[in-house]
Amino acid sequence: MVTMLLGSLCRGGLRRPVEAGCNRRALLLFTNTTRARSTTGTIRLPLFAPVFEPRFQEKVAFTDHQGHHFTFAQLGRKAAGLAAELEAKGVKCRGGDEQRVAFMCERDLSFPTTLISTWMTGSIAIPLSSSHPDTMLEYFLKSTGSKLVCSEIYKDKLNGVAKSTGTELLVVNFDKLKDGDVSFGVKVAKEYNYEGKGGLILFTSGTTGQPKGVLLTHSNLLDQVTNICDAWEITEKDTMLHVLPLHHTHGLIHALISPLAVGARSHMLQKFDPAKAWAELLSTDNELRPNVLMGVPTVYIKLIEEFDKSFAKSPTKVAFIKETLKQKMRLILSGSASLPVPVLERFEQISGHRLLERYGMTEIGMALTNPLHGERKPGFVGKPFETVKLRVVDMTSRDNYKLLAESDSHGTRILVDKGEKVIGDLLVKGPSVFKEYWGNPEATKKEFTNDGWFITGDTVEFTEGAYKILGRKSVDIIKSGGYKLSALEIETQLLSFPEIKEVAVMGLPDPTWGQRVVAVLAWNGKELSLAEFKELAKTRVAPYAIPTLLKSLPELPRNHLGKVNKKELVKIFAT
Ligand code: MLC
Ligand code: AMP
Repeated sequence: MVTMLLGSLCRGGLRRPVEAGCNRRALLLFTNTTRARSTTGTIRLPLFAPVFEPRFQEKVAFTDHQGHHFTFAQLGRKAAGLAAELEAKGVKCRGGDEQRVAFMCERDLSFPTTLISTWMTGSIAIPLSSSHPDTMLEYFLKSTGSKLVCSEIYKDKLNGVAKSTGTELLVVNFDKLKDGDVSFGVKVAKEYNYEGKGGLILFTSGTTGQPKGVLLTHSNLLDQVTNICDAWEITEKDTMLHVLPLHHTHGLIHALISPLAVGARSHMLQKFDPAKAWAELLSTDNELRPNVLMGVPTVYIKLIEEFDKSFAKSPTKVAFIKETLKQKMRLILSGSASLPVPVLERFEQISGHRLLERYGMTEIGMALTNPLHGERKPGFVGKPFETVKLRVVDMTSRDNYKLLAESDSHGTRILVDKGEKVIGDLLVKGPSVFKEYWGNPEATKKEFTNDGWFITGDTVEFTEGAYKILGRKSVDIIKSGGYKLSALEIETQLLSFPEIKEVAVMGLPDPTWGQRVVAVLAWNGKELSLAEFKELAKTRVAPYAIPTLLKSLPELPRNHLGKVNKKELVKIFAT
């Protein structure tokens, strides 16, 4: 029965979704959600459909750092097993409002299993990071009213958080998780219309207030994934080397969900470790070796450091590495922060690959990319993805801006007569753009113009036929190691400690991290050492957001309005 069902779905629904004369019932599974595709075949909702697809059943979907692997069929069965457990716990929202399921899993098979099982129940998935302090986790749970799932290893960490927030916690022993009936998954995919329904909430920092939960619908995800796979020709033949965190767009949507959606494989390292990443890139196992890598600029800076330390002195190794990467790697991408041109050049010298830089944001998915084929201009982020519309404007307020240029994937129209170069604020529109900040209509409204364009907060330059990112408008948004951090949010957390009287948090330009988080402080009483300060801060601030350089002053210098001028204050670190 299941085989028949799979067969009919796949004959009608997966390969030829809109052809006349094929099985109409099967077509209902994936209605209205496909669009014409150039290179990779058809991606459909739900994005986990490849776990049912007969031609992928024996294909490896996922491998982890311990060498465990799952085929698409195994992933489907395990996810169906967990979905049944979730439903037994009352997570059953198909037909009603989507429930939220927050989860903390290791970087192994438990992660994709939980993500897919959440989607099988029709719920919204919220990936949590084990690096986050309890106060942050409590905020994420309370503000979304979610249920909580975790691997056994996180039971102790989450028990307290679950209790203090009154959240139901399901601890899963993934080794003992029973296979589910895959026809359950097929049935759900057939009966439940994923279009426009909530799929993911990812937390992101803004200039003010606490982190905001970006709600991406399954339609947003479909569009983002389709743009990514089309532009970079990601297909079932690829194997992704996965080194990025799973609670952000880059590691989750680009490096995991996109490969999954086209039947490609992800190979996930336990964490980014430059030596281990080199070992994977140079692996002699032709069957399992990766051919695509995605990273933030800091990843490439650390890979270069490791290369210089371990290989650069041997001309044979240098030549071998370049030859191997040229032959075996198909594509190496950089994003999430500005890629310094010297890093692009050095990496190209080492690997024979020019990094493909692209630009995006949690709220909008990917907006701009250098070409897969054709010239990748150093320092530029290229042109819009297929469904993305852009505006460059001179912005006074949400309802008052002057249009300077407009672009889509077909080209750019410059609307000012200042020659070929335009600098301004970047606005974005299109089906990839998120639905709303969870439970925060005010914040949602503030980030869009009155005529519906998302205000990115980035300043861009359009010149010589491509875009360049010039930086954030606000000094209070810091990008460190590709993480977006709110200076004000870090200050608020630090001010909750009685030891700290005043604090200003800033981003200091840094060759490894892009920006490094630094703080100028005035203390109540005794000054803490950097080590003592870090110990204190980690109870409320994520490790990657804790200031790593401090300056102490009796009080912070303020202007006549009582404001700290951070652009001036940061200069104190020059000494
Ligand atoms: C870690 N450290 C930092 C730091 N992060 N110091 C300064 N700034 C930072 N950002 C310190 C640690 O405290 C530790 O110090 C030491 O550096 C090593 O820490 P680590 O955690 O082992 O670092 P590492 O694993 O090497 O991390 C590097 C990294 C990581 C680049 C892999 O930062 C990372 O995963 N970044 C990716 C973030 C991301 O996914 N952003 C995408 C957002 S989505 P000590 O003293 O303890 O040794 C987005 C949209 C888009 O932006 O366009 O993609
Ligand atoms: P996030 O909010 O974490 O999704 O980060 C999105 C932000 O990262 C964007 O608004 C940009 O400021 C920055 N960003 C992403 N890609 C690039 C890039 N290639 N160059 C410069 N900045 C980038």
